Amino acid sequence: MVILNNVFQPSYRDADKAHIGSMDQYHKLYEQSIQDNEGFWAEQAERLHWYKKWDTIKEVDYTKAAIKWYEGGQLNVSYNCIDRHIEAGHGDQTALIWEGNNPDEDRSLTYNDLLSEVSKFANVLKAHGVRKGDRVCIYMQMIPELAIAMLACTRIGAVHSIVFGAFSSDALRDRINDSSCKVLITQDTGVRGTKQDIPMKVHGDHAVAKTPSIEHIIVVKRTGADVEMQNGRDLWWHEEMEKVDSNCDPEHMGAEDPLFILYTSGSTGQPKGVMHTTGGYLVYASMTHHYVFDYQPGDIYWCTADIGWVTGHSYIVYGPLSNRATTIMFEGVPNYPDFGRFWQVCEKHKVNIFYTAPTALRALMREGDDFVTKHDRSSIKLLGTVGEPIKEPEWTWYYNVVGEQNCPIVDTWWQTETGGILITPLPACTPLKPGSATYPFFGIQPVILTPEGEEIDGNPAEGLLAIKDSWPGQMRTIYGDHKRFFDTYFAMFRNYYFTGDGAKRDEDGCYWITGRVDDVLNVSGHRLGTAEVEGAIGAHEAVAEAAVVGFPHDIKGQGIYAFVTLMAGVEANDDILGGIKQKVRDLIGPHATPDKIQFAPALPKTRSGKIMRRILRKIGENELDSLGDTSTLAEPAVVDDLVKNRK
Ligand code: 7RM
Repeated sequence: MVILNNVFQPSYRDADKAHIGSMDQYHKLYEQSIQDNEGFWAEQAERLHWYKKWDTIKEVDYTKAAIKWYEGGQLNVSYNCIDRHIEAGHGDQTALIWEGNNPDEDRSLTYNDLLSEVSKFANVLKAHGVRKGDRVCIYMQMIPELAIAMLACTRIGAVHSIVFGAFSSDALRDRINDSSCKVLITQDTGVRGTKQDIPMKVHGDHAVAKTPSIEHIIVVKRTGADVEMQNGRDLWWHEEMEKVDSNCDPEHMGAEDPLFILYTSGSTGQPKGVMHTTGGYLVYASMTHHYVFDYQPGDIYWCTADIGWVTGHSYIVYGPLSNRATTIMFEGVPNYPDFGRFWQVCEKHKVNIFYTAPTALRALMREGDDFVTKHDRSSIKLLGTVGEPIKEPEWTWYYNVVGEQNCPIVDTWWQTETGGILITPLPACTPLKPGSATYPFFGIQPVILTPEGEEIDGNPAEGLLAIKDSWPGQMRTIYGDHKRFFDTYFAMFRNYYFTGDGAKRDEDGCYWITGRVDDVLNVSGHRLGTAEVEGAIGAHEAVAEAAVVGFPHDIKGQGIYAFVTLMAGVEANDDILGGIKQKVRDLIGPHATPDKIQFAPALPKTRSGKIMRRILRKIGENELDSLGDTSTLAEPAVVDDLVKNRK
């Protein structure tokens, strides 16, 4: 290991056989990917099996938010993730290792097993009327049937919409209705950490009471808990699987046919149905997984994310399986049964590549090094992070304690919208700087813009992060609302994709993501809109108005700070406080519960009645000396009360 000015050049065990072995090689391929962009992406697409090759590589018009890749091509995602590996003689290789919440529970599926389970479930879906293009909602915890269900959808061309298992029944209902899903797949109850009975089916029942499009609920028996099954509507997964054949021909899908919808938070109260299509997404997920994690045959790869978020879609399922990886799927949490669980699992399954979120690292580093060092981690060669900016303390701990200074850390920046990683180090070559995602991936052209949309050339630079040109993994639309797609990402700056993040570029051209510049929070790696949380708080009968901001939180990265004014004549009390929190849990989910609620007689507003969030943000961050100009406020005295009663 070499350290210079806080730049780390770690020794990497697989450096000799790495896919990209030097910065020279990186620069060469990067140049090529920009100079001959279409040639580059034509070549990269060859990593997949196509029934029919494309007519055109790329047709992109950002003035209409029109994006197409590999138009005219035909392929099937499940075929690429399963069948072709079996045809190449690898049917007995382990595809998926499932590690249960309770340490004595695990299960593994070979590629052969996966093919038969996926084909059977595809036939179950078909038997119940699911056809190409139909939407299927999946609301589950991290059990193998979740991955099987998604791959089964792709086999028949159904579009999955996975809703993270912590969302409430109301949130589930809204997502089902937005894309009118035909079938809901869930489980009886779920286990996660000390919670042994998360009422998944009950939530599903509540949601489906108001979703006219749902014809069936298919229920996996995970715990054996008693659940109500409605005759005709509800079906047991295991019973249906017995009735069908284990062969199902993969549907030939167009490259631009929808693959999945995944809801994500934006700056309005209504989540966006991010839509990805088949060909470009898979090329991009596959290729980034191959290079960023330097996946080598035989490596055991573990991404600790939940499949309910995009990281799980791209880097537990589609990227790894398309590359014939052995991928781990973990049902549990980092602190159960104790704070050493991650490392116990690494030891147990001899994990080589480990990918997690900074929030988990922050929670674990507080508990001391013993939980780490008592487990053998000699199998690990590479570490990764995603989801939020990683700061120096947790980076250094990850590097020194978990990786024993022998493992590069890839700090991967990307978004639900981007489908895969856009800015990242490559493990065998990129000099690492704690907190920097370093350089763009192949084919990606980040730019830093001024608020007026001027590109800032030269280094260093700081401003708004946008991407010039397209890449195959880019989202194609917001389901049912193409105008919102255009308005959100392409209207502000002509001919750029605007990310919603701020960034700096340093003297060496390395990118440092500074965080969201819109009203989106990142709480423990969960993306949440302040407007969504405000809407939920506002639904409480005692609340007149609410404004939500983020504040720096030791473990969560950002915490949720809510300023609430109550209806005239209502006195704040603990019942109301608890009631507001419950409202948020009911309408969104427990992960959106505010950390701090401050009752205020009034919120700071301009004379035209706009809440001045800048001031609330400063109060939330405890930066009381830099509240800025308050003279334009309708009632400047409001601020004094807010400061005095700060939580
Ligand atoms: C993959 C994912 C996207 C937002 C994004 C950023 C933040 C993600 C990093 C990061 C700094 C990183 N999708 N973000 N990765 N910030 N460094 N390596 O997280 O749609 O849920 O969130 O997350 O603000 O815009 S996401």
